[in-house]
Amino acid sequence: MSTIRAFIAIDLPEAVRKRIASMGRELAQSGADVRWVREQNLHLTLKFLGNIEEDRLDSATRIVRDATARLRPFDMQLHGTGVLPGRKRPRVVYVGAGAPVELFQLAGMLGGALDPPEPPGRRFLPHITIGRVRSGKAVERLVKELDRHDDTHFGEFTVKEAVIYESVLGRNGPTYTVRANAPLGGAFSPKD
Ligand code: 2AM
Repeated sequence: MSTIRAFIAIDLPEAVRKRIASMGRELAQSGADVRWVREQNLHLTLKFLGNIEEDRLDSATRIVRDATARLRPFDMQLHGTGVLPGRKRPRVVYVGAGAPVELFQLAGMLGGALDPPEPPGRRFLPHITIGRVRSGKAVERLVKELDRHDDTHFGEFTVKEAVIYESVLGRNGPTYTVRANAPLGGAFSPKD
């Protein structure tokens, strides 16, 4: 049985991705050893499924659609930056996402209904990963540069669907392919 690497995400509008990527290019000047996420790949992860058997995709899609159908489209803002797990040894550089209640409801429903189960006590932290730090080189400079974007707004948009992606890892980074869409309730009514 063939397996695929899959995850569920919220897409970002192109203008928002452009703004984030432009900051990424600026931050790259710090000389830090970071693998920056390509502009077209920027997304908000709702749930990482990992390697799943391809024939599980249909049932996972049904679960995601059941969850999204229960919510109405909602607005979200991207604002500020940060590093995980902390400033001393950053591994992930991210742009912050506002915390609309619907986003937590959605992540909660998916986390509860889909494997693998989330580790106990793990909180959902809405964020857009923009880079992964590979070594300690120039990280202090990177974090300082990042601090200048504490109050930067990257945009506001309406979330209308979740997307089930397949990720194929390659030498030039991952390639994401849409496998299914899961609209929020009423998001794409004939009125639109
Ligand atoms: P992130 O946005 O929090 O970094 C696609 O690979 C997405 O799945 C990534 O953007 C990443 O989310 C998440 N991901 C990748 N590997 C993961 C893992 N081992 N555990 C949890 N999430 C992972």
